[in-house]
Amino acid sequence: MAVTRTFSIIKPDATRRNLTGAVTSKLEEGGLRVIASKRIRMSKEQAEGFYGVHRERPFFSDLVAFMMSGPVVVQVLEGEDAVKRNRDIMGATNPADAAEGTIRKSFAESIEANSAHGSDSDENAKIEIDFFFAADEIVG
Ligand code: IDP
Ligand code: MG
Repeated sequence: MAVTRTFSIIKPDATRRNLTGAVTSKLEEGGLRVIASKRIRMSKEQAEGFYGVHRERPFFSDLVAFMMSGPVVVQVLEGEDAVKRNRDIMGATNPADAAEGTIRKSFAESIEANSAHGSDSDENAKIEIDFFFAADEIVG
């Protein structure tokens, strides 16, 4: 299995409850390395652009408002098979369906306020990394 990269967001419900470290620990304990990280407030343009694939979904405007409701931590993660590894560490979108020990099972408040984002393919990981990070911000 190759070492690859993925993109992660620690969402506002987690930063609000001071879980930045706890979420990051799960990523690190799962074999991922944080090679870039910054704490930001998402603009409306960023939140709408980032979740553009969900524009037609009924929850889109709530999701955009949620992602702007507090600081988030955007991260680039590196490790063996990083996209799948991160999805496994996060657990299912709905915390009610997430496996024991996953980020979402442990921390999520709801299907919307589910504490973490992770890219769903290598292709989308690259698009999402480039959306938030300049090349010289990815420092290893
Ligand atoms: P994912 O984050 O597990 O990849 P997606 O289907 O890509 O899940 O949805 C993106 C985000 O939109 C979810 O993480 C969650 O915050 C929100 N979301 C997804 N489905 C629902 C829903 O049915 N109601 C409210 N929010 C949702
Ligand atoms: Mg998704």
